[in-house]
Amino acid sequence: TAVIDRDRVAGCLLGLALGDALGAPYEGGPIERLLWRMIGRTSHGEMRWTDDTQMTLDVTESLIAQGQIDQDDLARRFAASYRWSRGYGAGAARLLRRIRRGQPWRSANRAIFANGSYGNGAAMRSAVVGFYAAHQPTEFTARVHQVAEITHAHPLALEGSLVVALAASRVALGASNEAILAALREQVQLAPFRARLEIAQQWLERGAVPSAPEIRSALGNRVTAAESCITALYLALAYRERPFLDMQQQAIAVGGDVDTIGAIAGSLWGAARGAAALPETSLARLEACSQIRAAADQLHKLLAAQYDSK
Ligand code: F2R
Ligand code: MG
Ligand code: MG
Ligand code: MG
Repeated sequence: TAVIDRDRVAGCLLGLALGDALGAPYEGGPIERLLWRMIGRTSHGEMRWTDDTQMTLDVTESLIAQGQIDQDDLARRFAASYRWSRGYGAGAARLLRRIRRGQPWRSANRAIFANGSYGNGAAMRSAVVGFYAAHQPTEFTARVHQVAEITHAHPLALEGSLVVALAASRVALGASNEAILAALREQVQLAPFRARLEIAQQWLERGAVPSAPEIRSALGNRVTAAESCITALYLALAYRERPFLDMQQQAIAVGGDVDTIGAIAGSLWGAARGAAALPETSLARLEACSQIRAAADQLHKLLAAQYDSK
């Protein structure tokens, strides 16, 4: 495996933050939307991003600081970064507050839901984990699951994180849509993902993008991993050669968990096309854009060092 380009690492992180921030006003019901109209801007008038980007930055900063996956460090960072105003999932919010109060993540991650959460909160932060694990092919799944299980112990959430990590690492190394789908068919085991992967593949082979209601009913648009990850993957691959904002429009039309579907699709699109291809006028209005770029550059340095030491 080669080293992932610097511009593609930045594209992944910035594409994720942009998809998140552009989608956030459309997530949830009337109450959540009204709330976001009040808190969705920074004091400088920039578009705020949500938990999806915060947790991705936590993972990135932990990898940079530790040089490896350190689950206890990750748990501390997730808990320290938690703010109600970032729109975390209800279970995730309770779990992170438990860790902050001192409960070990190994028990907190089953304290809210007995089998762990099957929300998409692990998948949404997994693209950068895919970059890190790309150089360790035999341990790829184990590494991705280590980052996911801190908050999402349920097999469906772990599987969603694998889908996103694998797709991100492959697309960033220039793999074709066909090659990405073949890799996913080989690795993805669980039926709710396999069935949706098959539909996505048929649509990609056919070429034309279905209507938003068709995408919603066949692939899903909810906060669960099984009903959002393949939707985001499909959008990223279908719009790979088209403008980012066209993909974003379709994510908004699909509706439901728009910030997260937009974040995952945005991370994959950005990993494929690089930061230079992202819409500049939108980036100029994005919260903490230069902090995200700096984190991406540091992550790229870690990936390059990892590659050199192999
Ligand atoms: N949660 C939001 N936005 C709030 C608006 C959503 C709206 N009201 C709606 O429900 O459509 N955004 C952020 O949350 C998602 C990521 O969530 P995460 O981190 O996975 O959180 P959580 O709480 O663990 O899971 C989400 C919900 O899924 C249900 N659930 C999960 N596991 C379950 C289980 N084992 N048994 C039963 N239910 C389970 C619960 O309802 C959880 O609260 C992203 O969209 C992010 O943007
Ligand atoms: Mg969110
Ligand atoms: Mg932090
Ligand atoms: Mg969401």
